[in-house]
Amino acid sequence: MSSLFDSVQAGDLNLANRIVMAPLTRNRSPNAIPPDIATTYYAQRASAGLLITEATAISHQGQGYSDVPGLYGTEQLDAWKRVTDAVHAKDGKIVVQLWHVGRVSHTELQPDGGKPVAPSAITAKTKTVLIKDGVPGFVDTSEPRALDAGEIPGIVHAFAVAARSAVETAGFDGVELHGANGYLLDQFLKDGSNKRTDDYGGTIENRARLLLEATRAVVDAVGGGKTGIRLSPVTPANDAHDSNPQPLFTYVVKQLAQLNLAYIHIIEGATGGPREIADRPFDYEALKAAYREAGGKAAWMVNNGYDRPLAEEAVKEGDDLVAFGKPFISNPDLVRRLRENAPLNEIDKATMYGGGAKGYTDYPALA
Ligand code: 8OZ
Repeated sequence: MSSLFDSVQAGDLNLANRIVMAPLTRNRSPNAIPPDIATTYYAQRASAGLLITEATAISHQGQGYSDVPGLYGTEQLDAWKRVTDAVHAKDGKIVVQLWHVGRVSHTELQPDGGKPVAPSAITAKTKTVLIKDGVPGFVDTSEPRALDAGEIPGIVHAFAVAARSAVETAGFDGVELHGANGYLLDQFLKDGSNKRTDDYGGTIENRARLLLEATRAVVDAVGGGKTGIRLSPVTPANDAHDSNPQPLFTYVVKQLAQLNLAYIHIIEGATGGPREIADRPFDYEALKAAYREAGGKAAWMVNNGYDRPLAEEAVKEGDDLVAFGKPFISNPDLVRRLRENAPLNEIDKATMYGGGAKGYTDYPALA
Protein backbone atom coordinates (compact mmCIF):
# COMPACT_ATOMS: atom_id res chain seq x y z
CA MET A 1 0.00 0.00 0.00
CA SER A 2 1.44 3.40 -0.99
CA SER A 3 1.78 6.54 1.10
CA LEU A 4 1.82 10.18 0.01
CA PHE A 5 5.52 10.24 0.85
CA ASP A 6 6.59 7.31 -1.33
CA SER A 7 8.35 7.92 -4.63
CA VAL A 8 6.55 7.17 -7.87
CA GLN A 9 7.30 6.97 -11.58
CA ALA A 10 5.11 9.08 -13.89
CA GLY A 11 6.26 8.37 -17.44
CA ASP A 12 9.87 9.61 -17.64
CA LEU A 13 9.46 11.52 -14.38
CA ASN A 14 10.88 9.88 -11.26
CA LEU A 15 9.11 11.73 -8.45
CA ALA A 16 10.34 11.76 -4.84
CA ASN A 17 6.82 11.83 -3.42
CA ARG A 18 3.19 11.97 -4.54
CA ILE A 19 2.53 15.56 -3.52
CA VAL A 20 2.22 17.88 -6.53
CA MET A 21 2.04 21.66 -6.64
CA ALA A 22 -0.98 22.43 -8.81
CA PRO A 23 -0.78 25.15 -11.46
CA LEU A 24 -1.53 28.52 -9.82
CA THR A 25 -2.00 31.77 -11.73
CA ARG A 26 -0.14 34.62 -9.98
CA ASN A 27 -0.13 37.51 -12.51
CA ARG A 28 3.40 38.65 -11.75
CA SER A 29 4.93 38.36 -15.24
CA PRO A 30 4.86 41.72 -17.06
CA ASN A 31 5.40 41.32 -20.82
CA ALA A 32 4.74 37.61 -20.25
CA ILE A 33 8.25 37.24 -18.76
CA PRO A 34 8.50 35.49 -15.38
CA PRO A 35 10.12 37.87 -12.87
CA ASP A 36 13.46 37.14 -11.21
CA ILE A 37 11.68 36.25 -7.95
CA ALA A 38 9.76 33.48 -9.71
CA THR A 39 13.05 31.63 -9.35
CA THR A 40 12.85 31.95 -5.57
CA TYR A 41 9.12 31.17 -5.49
CA TYR A 42 9.43 27.87 -7.35
CA ALA A 43 12.74 26.84 -5.71
CA GLN A 44 11.16 27.38 -2.26
CA ARG A 45 8.57 24.75 -3.22
CA ALA A 46 10.97 22.24 -4.83
CA SER A 47 10.36 19.55 -2.20
CA ALA A 48 7.07 18.76 -3.95
CA GLY A 49 7.28 15.51 -5.90
CA LEU A 50 6.37 17.63 -8.92
CA LEU A 51 5.87 21.35 -9.51
CA ILE A 52 3.42 22.35 -12.23
CA THR A 53 3.92 25.97 -13.20
CA GLU A 54 1.18 28.52 -13.41
CA ALA A 55 -0.66 28.37 -16.74
CA THR A 56 1.66 29.74 -19.46
CA ALA A 57 0.52 31.05 -22.84
CA ILE A 58 1.71 29.10 -25.89
CA SER A 59 1.16 32.16 -28.08
CA HIS A 60 0.16 35.80 -27.75
CA GLN A 61 -3.33 34.80 -28.96
CA GLY A 62 -3.45 32.26 -26.13
CA GLN A 63 -3.15 34.92 -23.42
CA GLY A 64 -6.24 36.01 -21.52
CA TYR A 65 -5.11 37.85 -18.38
CA SER A 66 -2.67 40.63 -17.59
CA ASP A 67 0.85 39.68 -16.55
CA VAL A 68 0.65 35.94 -17.06
CA PRO A 69 3.77 34.27 -18.46
CA GLY A 70 4.40 32.93 -21.95
CA LEU A 71 6.59 30.39 -23.73
CA TYR A 72 6.78 31.95 -27.18
CA GLY A 73 9.59 34.51 -26.86
CA THR A 74 13.28 34.16 -26.14
CA GLU A 75 13.19 36.39 -23.05
CA GLN A 76 10.32 34.30 -21.68
CA LEU A 77 12.24 31.08 -22.29
CA ASP A 78 15.44 32.50 -20.78
CA ALA A 79 13.54 33.52 -17.65
CA TRP A 80 11.96 30.08 -17.37
CA LYS A 81 15.44 28.49 -17.75
CA ARG A 82 16.55 30.38 -14.64
CA VAL A 83 13.51 28.95 -12.84
CA THR A 84 14.11 25.35 -13.92
CA ASP A 85 17.83 25.62 -13.04
CA ALA A 86 16.93 26.82 -9.54
CA VAL A 87 14.42 23.98 -9.06
CA HIS A 88 16.85 21.38 -10.36
CA ALA A 89 19.59 22.72 -8.05
CA LYS A 90 17.26 21.69 -5.22
CA ASP A 91 16.60 18.27 -6.81
CA GLY A 92 13.05 19.25 -7.75
CA LYS A 93 11.06 18.36 -10.87
CA ILE A 94 9.07 20.94 -12.80
CA VAL A 95 6.71 20.86 -15.78
CA VAL A 96 5.09 23.85 -17.46
CA GLN A 97 1.37 24.13 -18.09
CA LEU A 98 0.64 24.88 -21.77
CA TRP A 99 -2.25 27.33 -22.06
CA HIS A 100 -4.48 28.70 -24.76
CA VAL A 101 -7.37 30.60 -23.18
CA GLY A 102 -9.57 30.72 -26.29
CA ARG A 103 -12.54 33.00 -25.55
CA VAL A 104 -11.50 33.77 -21.97
CA SER A 105 -9.64 36.90 -22.98
CA HIS A 106 -10.02 40.56 -23.76
CA THR A 107 -9.32 42.54 -26.92
CA GLU A 108 -6.76 44.59 -24.95
CA LEU A 109 -4.68 41.45 -24.44
CA GLN A 110 -4.91 40.15 -28.01
CA PRO A 111 -2.51 40.75 -30.91
CA ASP A 112 -3.57 43.99 -32.66
CA GLY A 113 -6.53 44.35 -30.29
CA GLY A 114 -8.44 41.66 -32.18
CA LYS A 115 -11.24 39.47 -30.90
CA PRO A 116 -10.30 36.42 -28.83
CA VAL A 117 -10.80 33.12 -30.66
CA ALA A 118 -13.22 30.33 -29.77
CA PRO A 119 -14.93 27.28 -31.25
CA SER A 120 -18.08 29.40 -31.70
CA ALA A 121 -18.81 33.13 -31.41
CA ILE A 122 -20.39 32.84 -27.96
CA THR A 123 -19.18 35.16 -25.20
CA ALA A 124 -18.18 33.38 -21.99
CA LYS A 125 -20.14 34.60 -18.97
CA THR A 126 -16.98 35.11 -16.95
CA LYS A 127 -14.42 37.76 -16.03
CA THR A 128 -10.76 38.18 -16.74
CA VAL A 129 -8.15 40.30 -14.97
CA LEU A 130 -6.69 43.47 -16.48
CA ILE A 131 -3.95 45.22 -14.49
CA LYS A 132 -3.98 49.01 -14.98
CA ASP A 133 -1.24 51.10 -13.31
CA GLY A 134 -0.40 48.12 -11.13
CA VAL A 135 -3.98 47.69 -9.92
CA PRO A 136 -5.75 44.45 -10.92
CA GLY A 137 -9.43 44.68 -11.82
CA PHE A 138 -12.02 42.18 -13.08
CA VAL A 139 -13.59 42.89 -16.47
CA ASP A 140 -16.02 40.95 -18.67
CA THR A 141 -14.41 38.83 -21.35
CA SER A 142 -14.74 40.12 -24.91
CA GLU A 143 -17.01 38.66 -27.56
CA PRO A 144 -14.94 36.05 -29.43
CA ARG A 145 -14.89 35.07 -33.09
CA ALA A 146 -15.24 31.47 -34.23
CA LEU A 147 -11.98 29.97 -35.46
CA ASP A 148 -11.85 29.15 -39.13
CA ALA A 149 -11.06 25.46 -39.66
CA GLY A 150 -7.95 26.57 -41.54
CA GLU A 151 -6.55 28.20 -38.39
CA ILE A 152 -6.70 25.05 -36.28
CA PRO A 153 -3.48 23.41 -37.54
CA GLY A 154 -1.62 26.56 -36.50
CA ILE A 155 -2.93 26.23 -32.96
CA VAL A 156 -1.98 22.55 -32.80
CA HIS A 157 1.47 23.51 -34.07
CA ALA A 158 1.76 26.25 -31.43
CA PHE A 159 1.20 23.65 -28.69
CA ALA A 160 3.97 21.48 -30.16
CA VAL A 161 6.42 24.36 -30.59
CA ALA A 162 5.81 25.58 -27.04
CA ALA A 163 6.32 22.06 -25.69
CA ARG A 164 9.61 21.63 -27.56
CA SER A 165 10.88 25.05 -26.46
CA ALA A 166 9.87 24.27 -22.89
CA VAL A 167 11.90 21.07 -22.76
CA GLU A 168 14.81 21.85 -25.09
CA THR A 169 15.37 25.54 -24.33
CA ALA A 170 13.79 26.28 -20.96
CA GLY A 171 14.89 23.02 -19.32
CA PHE A 172 11.52 21.77 -18.12
CA ASP A 173 11.18 18.10 -17.18
CA GLY A 174 7.96 17.96 -19.16
CA VAL A 175 4.74 19.75 -20.00
CA GLU A 176 1.07 19.63 -19.07
CA LEU A 177 -1.62 20.56 -21.58
CA HIS A 178 -4.27 22.74 -19.97
CA GLY A 179 -7.39 20.92 -21.07
CA ALA A 180 -9.49 22.21 -18.17
CA ASN A 181 -11.36 25.15 -16.66
CA GLY A 182 -13.20 26.42 -19.71
CA TYR A 183 -10.14 27.37 -21.79
CA LEU A 184 -9.72 26.61 -25.48
CA LEU A 185 -9.38 22.81 -25.40
CA ASP A 186 -12.24 22.52 -22.89
CA GLN A 187 -14.33 24.97 -24.96
CA PHE A 188 -14.04 22.61 -27.92
CA LEU A 189 -14.86 19.56 -25.79
CA LYS A 190 -18.08 20.86 -24.28
CA ASP A 191 -21.33 21.44 -26.14
CA GLY A 192 -22.17 24.58 -24.15
CA SER A 193 -19.36 26.43 -25.95
CA ASN A 194 -18.93 24.37 -29.14
CA LYS A 195 -21.75 24.74 -31.70
CA ARG A 196 -19.57 24.02 -34.75
CA THR A 197 -20.91 22.05 -37.68
CA ASP A 198 -17.53 21.01 -39.12
CA ASP A 199 -15.17 18.16 -38.10
CA TYR A 200 -14.49 19.94 -34.78
CA GLY A 201 -18.09 20.14 -33.53
CA GLY A 202 -21.20 18.04 -33.01
CA THR A 203 -20.30 14.47 -32.02
CA ILE A 204 -18.10 13.61 -29.05
CA GLU A 205 -15.42 12.44 -31.48
CA ASN A 206 -15.47 15.79 -33.26
CA ARG A 207 -15.50 17.91 -30.11
CA ALA A 208 -12.53 15.94 -28.71
CA ARG A 209 -10.56 16.27 -31.96
CA LEU A 210 -8.64 19.46 -31.14
CA LEU A 211 -7.63 18.30 -27.65
CA LEU A 212 -6.42 14.97 -29.04
CA GLU A 213 -4.61 16.55 -32.00
CA ALA A 214 -2.85 18.99 -29.66
CA THR A 215 -1.91 16.19 -27.27
CA ARG A 216 -0.56 13.99 -30.08
CA ALA A 217 1.45 16.91 -31.45
CA VAL A 218 2.97 17.56 -28.02
CA VAL A 219 3.76 13.85 -27.61
CA ASP A 220 5.45 13.86 -31.02
CA ALA A 221 7.48 16.91 -29.96
CA VAL A 222 8.69 15.85 -26.49
CA GLY A 223 7.56 12.25 -25.92
CA GLY A 224 4.56 10.87 -24.05
CA GLY A 225 6.70 10.24 -20.98
CA LYS A 226 7.14 13.99 -20.61
CA THR A 227 3.50 14.87 -21.27
CA GLY A 228 0.59 15.26 -18.86
CA ILE A 229 -2.87 16.71 -19.35
CA ARG A 230 -5.34 18.41 -17.00
CA LEU A 231 -9.08 17.86 -17.39
CA SER A 232 -12.09 19.15 -15.45
CA PRO A 233 -15.16 17.12 -16.44
CA VAL A 234 -17.82 19.16 -14.63
CA THR A 235 -16.28 22.42 -13.45
CA PRO A 236 -18.44 25.48 -14.04
CA ALA A 237 -15.27 27.62 -14.20
CA ASN A 238 -15.32 30.18 -16.99
CA ASP A 239 -18.84 29.23 -18.07
CA ALA A 240 -17.92 25.65 -18.97
CA HIS A 241 -20.83 23.29 -19.40
CA ASP A 242 -21.62 20.08 -21.22
CA SER A 243 -24.96 18.28 -21.45
CA ASN A 244 -23.46 14.80 -20.91
CA PRO A 245 -19.89 14.82 -19.55
CA GLN A 246 -19.52 11.15 -18.52
CA PRO A 247 -19.46 9.67 -22.06
CA LEU A 248 -17.48 12.67 -23.34
CA PHE A 249 -14.65 12.23 -20.86
CA THR A 250 -14.77 8.44 -21.08
CA TYR A 251 -14.07 8.78 -24.80
CA VAL A 252 -11.29 11.30 -24.15
CA VAL A 253 -9.43 9.15 -21.61
CA LYS A 254 -9.78 6.03 -23.78
CA GLN A 255 -8.09 7.89 -26.62
CA LEU A 256 -5.43 9.26 -24.26
CA ALA A 257 -4.74 5.69 -23.08
CA GLN A 258 -3.02 5.05 -26.41
CA LEU A 259 -0.49 7.87 -26.01
CA ASN A 260 1.73 6.59 -23.15
CA LEU A 261 1.41 9.81 -21.19
CA ALA A 262 3.21 10.61 -17.93
CA TYR A 263 0.05 11.55 -16.04
CA ILE A 264 -3.64 12.39 -16.25
CA HIS A 265 -4.64 15.25 -13.94
CA ILE A 266 -8.31 15.43 -12.96
CA ILE A 267 -10.03 18.34 -11.21
CA GLU A 268 -12.91 16.82 -9.24
CA GLY A 269 -15.95 19.09 -8.97
CA ALA A 270 -15.81 22.88 -9.20
CA THR A 271 -12.26 24.24 -9.56
CA GLY A 272 -11.27 25.76 -6.22
CA GLY A 273 -14.80 25.06 -4.93
CA PRO A 274 -17.06 22.17 -3.93
CA ARG A 275 -15.92 18.66 -4.83
CA GLU A 276 -19.54 17.63 -5.50
CA ILE A 277 -21.94 19.65 -7.63
CA ALA A 278 -25.59 18.63 -7.15
CA ASP A 279 -26.71 19.16 -10.75
CA ARG A 280 -23.42 17.96 -12.29
CA PRO A 281 -22.87 14.42 -10.97
CA PHE A 282 -19.78 12.58 -12.21
CA ASP A 283 -18.24 9.17 -11.50
CA TYR A 284 -14.45 9.67 -11.31
CA GLU A 285 -13.77 6.04 -10.36
CA ALA A 286 -15.54 4.93 -13.54
CA LEU A 287 -13.43 7.38 -15.53
CA LYS A 288 -10.20 5.98 -14.10
CA ALA A 289 -11.42 2.41 -14.66
CA ALA A 290 -12.21 3.21 -18.32
CA TYR A 291 -8.70 4.60 -18.77
CA ARG A 292 -7.04 1.56 -17.18
CA GLU A 293 -9.26 -0.87 -19.12
CA ALA A 294 -8.17 0.85 -22.33
CA GLY A 295 -4.53 0.12 -21.38
CA GLY A 296 -3.66 3.54 -19.97
CA LYS A 297 -0.54 3.36 -17.76
CA ALA A 298 -0.07 7.01 -16.84
CA ALA A 299 -0.01 8.15 -13.24
CA TRP A 300 -3.48 9.24 -12.13
CA MET A 301 -3.37 12.65 -10.45
CA VAL A 302 -6.33 14.01 -8.49
CA ASN A 303 -6.98 17.57 -7.41
CA ASN A 304 -9.36 19.92 -5.67
CA GLY A 305 -9.82 20.57 -2.00
CA TYR A 306 -7.55 17.77 -0.74
CA ASP A 307 -6.30 17.89 2.82
CA ARG A 308 -3.94 15.42 4.45
CA PRO A 309 -6.51 12.70 5.40
CA LEU A 310 -8.32 12.88 2.07
CA ALA A 311 -5.02 12.75 0.16
CA GLU A 312 -3.73 9.76 2.14
CA GLU A 313 -7.02 7.99 1.53
CA ALA A 314 -6.82 8.71 -2.21
CA VAL A 315 -3.29 7.29 -2.49
CA LYS A 316 -4.27 4.25 -0.43
CA GLU A 317 -7.20 3.67 -2.77
CA GLY A 318 -4.95 3.72 -5.84
CA ASP A 319 -4.63 7.31 -7.06
CA ASP A 320 -0.95 7.94 -7.78
CA LEU A 321 -0.55 11.67 -7.19
CA VAL A 322 -2.44 14.43 -5.38
CA ALA A 323 -2.15 18.06 -6.52
CA PHE A 324 -2.52 20.79 -3.90
CA GLY A 325 -3.21 24.36 -5.00
CA LYS A 326 -3.78 27.14 -2.49
CA PRO A 327 -1.98 25.30 0.38
CA PHE A 328 1.20 25.50 -1.74
CA ILE A 329 0.88 29.28 -2.12
CA SER A 330 1.04 29.84 1.63
CA ASN A 331 3.22 26.84 2.60
CA PRO A 332 6.48 26.57 0.66
CA ASP A 333 7.35 23.51 2.79
CA LEU A 334 3.94 21.85 2.39
CA VAL A 335 5.50 18.39 2.00
CA ARG A 336 7.25 18.63 5.37
CA ARG A 337 4.15 20.06 7.04
CA LEU A 338 2.02 17.19 5.74
CA ARG A 339 4.64 14.67 6.80
CA GLU A 340 4.85 16.11 10.33
CA ASN A 341 1.13 16.91 10.48
CA ALA A 342 2.17 20.50 11.28
CA PRO A 343 -0.29 23.39 11.05
CA LEU A 344 -0.56 25.23 7.73
CA ASN A 345 -0.13 28.97 7.12
CA GLU A 346 -3.34 30.72 6.06
CA ILE A 347 -3.46 32.18 2.57
CA ASP A 348 -3.71 35.95 2.03
CA LYS A 349 -6.28 36.20 -0.78
CA ALA A 350 -5.44 39.85 -1.48
CA THR A 351 -1.99 38.93 -2.84
CA MET A 352 -2.96 35.91 -4.95
CA TYR A 353 -3.14 37.77 -8.28
CA GLY A 354 -0.60 40.49 -9.09
CA GLY A 355 1.93 42.33 -6.96
CA GLY A 356 5.47 41.45 -5.95
CA ALA A 357 7.21 39.48 -3.22
CA LYS A 358 4.45 40.02 -0.65
CA GLY A 359 2.26 36.93 -0.58
CA TYR A 360 4.60 35.28 -3.10
CA THR A 361 8.03 34.54 -1.66
CA ASP A 362 7.54 35.68 1.95
CA TYR A 363 5.43 32.86 3.40
CA PRO A 364 7.50 31.26 6.18
CA ALA A 365 8.73 27.69 6.22
CA LEU A 366 8.93 25.78 9.51
CA ALA A 367 12.04 26.53 11.54
C1 8OZ B 1 -7.29 31.77 -11.62
C2 8OZ B 1 -7.15 33.01 -12.21
C3 8OZ B 1 -6.78 33.07 -13.55
C4 8OZ B 1 -6.56 31.92 -14.26
C5 8OZ B 1 -7.28 28.23 -14.28
C6 8OZ B 1 -5.42 29.36 -15.29
O1 8OZ B 1 -8.35 28.31 -13.67
C7 8OZ B 1 -6.43 29.43 -14.44
C8 8OZ B 1 -6.70 30.67 -13.66
C9 8OZ B 1 -7.07 30.61 -12.33
O2 8OZ B 1 -6.90 27.16 -14.77
